[in-house]
Amino acid sequence: MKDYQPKEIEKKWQKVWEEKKLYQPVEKVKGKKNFYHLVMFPYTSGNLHLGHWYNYSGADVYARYRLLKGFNVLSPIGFDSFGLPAENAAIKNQINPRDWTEKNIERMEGQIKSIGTIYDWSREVITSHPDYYRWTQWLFLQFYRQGLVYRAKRRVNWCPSCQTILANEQVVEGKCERCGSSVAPKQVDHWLFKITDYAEELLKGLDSLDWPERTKTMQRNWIGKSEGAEIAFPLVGQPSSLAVFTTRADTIFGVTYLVISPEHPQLETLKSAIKNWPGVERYLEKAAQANVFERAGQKEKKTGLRLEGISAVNPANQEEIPVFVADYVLMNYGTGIIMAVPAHDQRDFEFAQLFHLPLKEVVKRPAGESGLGTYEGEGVMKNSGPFDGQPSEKARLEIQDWLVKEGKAKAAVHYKLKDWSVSRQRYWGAPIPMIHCPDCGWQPVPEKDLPVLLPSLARSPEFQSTTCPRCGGPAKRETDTLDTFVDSSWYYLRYVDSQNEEKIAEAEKIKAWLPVDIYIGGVEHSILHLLYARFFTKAMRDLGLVDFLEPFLKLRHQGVILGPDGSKMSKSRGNVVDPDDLVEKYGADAIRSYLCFTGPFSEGGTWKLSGLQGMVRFLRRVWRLKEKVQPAGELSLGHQKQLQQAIKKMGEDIERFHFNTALSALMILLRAWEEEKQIPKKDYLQFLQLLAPFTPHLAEELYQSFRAGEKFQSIFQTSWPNYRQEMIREDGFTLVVQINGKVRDQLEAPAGIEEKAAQAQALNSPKVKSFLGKKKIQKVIFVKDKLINFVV
Ligand code: ANZ
Ligand code: ZN
Repeated sequence: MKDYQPKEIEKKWQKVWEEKKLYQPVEKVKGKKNFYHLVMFPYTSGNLHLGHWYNYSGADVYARYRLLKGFNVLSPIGFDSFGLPAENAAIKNQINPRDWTEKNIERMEGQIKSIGTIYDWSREVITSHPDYYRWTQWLFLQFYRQGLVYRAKRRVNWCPSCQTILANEQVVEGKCERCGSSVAPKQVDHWLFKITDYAEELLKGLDSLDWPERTKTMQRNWIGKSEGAEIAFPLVGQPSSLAVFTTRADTIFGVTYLVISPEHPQLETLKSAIKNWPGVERYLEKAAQANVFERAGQKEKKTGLRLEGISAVNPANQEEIPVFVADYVLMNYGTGIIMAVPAHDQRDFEFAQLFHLPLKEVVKRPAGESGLGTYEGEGVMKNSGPFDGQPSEKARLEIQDWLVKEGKAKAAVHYKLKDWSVSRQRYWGAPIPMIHCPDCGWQPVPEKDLPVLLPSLARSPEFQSTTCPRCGGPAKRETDTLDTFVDSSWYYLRYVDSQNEEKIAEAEKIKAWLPVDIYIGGVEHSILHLLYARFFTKAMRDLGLVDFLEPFLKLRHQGVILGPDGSKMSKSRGNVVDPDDLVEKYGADAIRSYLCFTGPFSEGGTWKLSGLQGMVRFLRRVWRLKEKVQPAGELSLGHQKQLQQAIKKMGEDIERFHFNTALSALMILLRAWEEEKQIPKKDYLQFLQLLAPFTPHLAEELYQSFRAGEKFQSIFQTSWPNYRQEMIREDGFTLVVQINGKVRDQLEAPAGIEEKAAQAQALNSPKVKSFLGKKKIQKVIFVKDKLINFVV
């Protein structure tokens, strides 16, 4: 028999699988349930790194397992190919972003194929191709008609170097996530999606999802629902009042001043009453320069200014209090005005220290708590008139109810979630299908004119000048492009019918496959991508396009594979492992299974070449075991039992993404079987089926070697073995009987059996008897519930 040659067999089977269209499922297969298995599609960076391999290997093990379990599995792939890096690389290398992207796609396709994954390439989507972004634009227009798109001038984060608006999450510690430049604020017109319309639904929907708890928590925090009250503080000598939003109505007797946000429109209306207006105006101008991150309270020192001539009345106790303007109060949250309680809020406390404002404690600290600083916790009320002595949680509701009854407050709910700005002042993205006419204003591009093709040059005049779809007069096209998160918010839908030129997707196909049964990808997408995709699904449902509520029923994140030195792989550390070289040398099967072996999928592990080599040795042993295969016969009872246990354990482990322990069950099995003189073919074939999800090529090669002359049937067209329940009873175990350390028999024994009884049972075995013959037993080594060894 030839040696194990991964290089030869891997290419061979990849070709056969493709030719036989093994992984191109149709919508309906009799007797099979559809299973939509999705990995997050890669960005066209140009190179598949080991992290991708880790992700796709584990995901593929799961997909192939489901296939063997009899599901009709759809596992598509594509590329997220619009975005800044292409543009930056294009500028750097003096080439068109399109050419750069296409070249990368070609290379990455080859790399992905080399893994031996079951992707259905006939459904491939590429977000920068017109046959895809046409539908991205189409969805924009549907959202526009539905009232989910609007245009507004907003203060945005502006990266002076990338010349683009950045979303808050693209600003890391005040700097551009991509280039590291300091982000400055700028007033810019842009298009927004009304994701806030769905805030409550996006929050509620999380409860029903089988997602990692941590990811759900991140989404909940991002949506940031706060329940509290809006309370009106009348102004002295003015007809108006200031409305604050608070989640701590219980602290109202501790309010010592109010703070209004610098952008608050009410400031302008109070201009004539504010005695120090010129100073205030200067402060407002300065505040407009600070970036959003600094404003969110991260700034070292708080700033602000008292509004001279203005004071407000606390509606709870009629006390007169001063009013400040300060930029730690944000305009786009709550009402943009707060009631400050320095005794019970850290930010207010810092501000009060700075301006020598009084503190008034209204919630008692628990005994033992230091009396210094602010106390933000709950406790018993004091200095709060009729509410003294109550627990603060209770007082919160009672004070709120009281003020509501008096007409001084109303219950209010606010969300941190903001509408989604989708305008990007970049070239390499889907053009926003809107036209501006000097007479008719903004007009949507008629659907029949889609796609609005991306010009070959950024902002070319020919692209810009067009005619108004309403009056036919000269008009200008929007030159902004869509945020690439828009592209990736709906690609899972397009996969089900990616070649359709008439529709975004046929309703029947949507019904057949969606929602996605399992979604696998990086934890870095826990917030934005997943939230946006969920929003799209809900909006598409309201458009009647889909009839489900959530796109991804189950979600799993992969862990990180660290470099050989145990730290994150990075070029600067020089610890990057290049998978391409390894495939050449060791084969994809070994890498796939080694990556799966490093740890539970969600935890990742450390890359070790010696580990990969160990995996190669294991696969060679599987290969060589074939020499022992006989057409008939039976394994020893113990080994039979072990096989049944392995089948059960592997199924369970794969289901919970513990591929590492699934593999070790197989390794234990192999070691045991190597002790047998003969392996029955039926058992060896089962072994191959169990191995197949991990090493599809090797398993296929060995499987086919038993099928010479028969009609082609892939091992992936067979079924995962069923284990025999009666053989894996929990109350028994396999007693290994050794003579001088060599396994001579394996016996079924009751759990907890004592040495004497075990010895008697072992000595009763015909095999053991024949090996022992007349030899005298010198010593007995007994390991409870495991083995008995006779030294002779
Ligand atoms: C009085 C108070 C007393 C507050 C106290 C807190 C503690 P969450 O839970 O995050 O929603 N706040 C309201 N609007 C704000 C704005 N535009 N900019 C900055 N801060 C704002 O936070 C709600 C609390 O954040 C509100 O409750 C308000 O301060 C502050 F012991 O009101 B609180
Ligand atoms: Zn017009």
